[in-house]
Amino acid sequence: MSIKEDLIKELSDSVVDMEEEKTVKAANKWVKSGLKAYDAIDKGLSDGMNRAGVLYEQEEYYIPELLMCSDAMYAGLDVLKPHLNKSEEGDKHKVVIGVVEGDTHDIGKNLVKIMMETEGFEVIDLGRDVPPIDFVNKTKEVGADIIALSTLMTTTMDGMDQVIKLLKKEGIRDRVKVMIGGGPISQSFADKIGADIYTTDASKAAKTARKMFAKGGVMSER
Ligand code: B12
Repeated sequence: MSIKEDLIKELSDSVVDMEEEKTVKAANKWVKSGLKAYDAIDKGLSDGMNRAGVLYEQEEYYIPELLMCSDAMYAGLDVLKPHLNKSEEGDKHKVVIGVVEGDTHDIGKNLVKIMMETEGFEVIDLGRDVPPIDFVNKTKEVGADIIALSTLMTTTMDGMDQVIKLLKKEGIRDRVKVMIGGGPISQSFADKIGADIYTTDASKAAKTARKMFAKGGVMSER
């Protein structure tokens, strides 16, 4: 294994093992090696959190373990974030991001936010448990180009549809791209509610949005 692969494994393992100090150490080693901070987040920390999620589903981990994993992930993020090479391409397009009403899972949303910022977007974060109208009001207030909606629960997916319906009601649906994601979301759900972009992970989300705006806001690929 190369140094890079070793460190990716170390980052991912230390998140799964709830080892905050080890995560910080691995993140510092990464920075010292001069590797791209983006990959450490995308392939290391994010992978560790996904693995922790699988262990929860297998009933090997419970809520306290999950929270310790996320503490380790955030500690690693604190080290890596200042070293992200932010894209300076073009105008700063604005993104309003949040987790839809009824849902407080925000780890994935926070990763999407970081990746979008790295791709050069200005991100306005509404947090979690956000009522549909708040997305629409904030979009109007700041003149956002994208609304990014996250949810991890089947029971709250409908909030995404509500946001799109409200945008239509306000007559601004054509001015803003709607991007959706999270565990229960699929391309067929995105098509059903008329969302513009769906991707499975944070890094793909940011890259797809960047490509879209590089092409003048016209979506050419999914
Ligand atoms: C961590 C976790 C928690 C943590 C959340 C901590 C936090 N601050 O976020 C805690 C312990 C608090 C928690 C609580 C609950 N949880 Co929970 N939780 C999870 C778990 C294990 C992992 C989620 C996670 O963080 N994954 C890691 C991140 C990195 O992945 P991610 O969120 O999927 O995000 C990635 C992609 O989806 C994508 N993405 C995400 N958002 C967006 C947005 C856009 C625009 C795009 C393009 C992409 C994108 O990019 C991200 C990064 O690559 C999942 C199971 C699972 N495997 O997903 C259950 C899960 C989501 N939880 C569940 C439940 C039921 C709950 C509770 C209701 C439990 C309870 N009885 O109290 C409460 C929620 C209360 C509420 N109303 O919100 C269920 C949901 C079931 C369902 N289908 O509706 C799940 C699926 C577990 C299960 N199988 O039962 N949970």
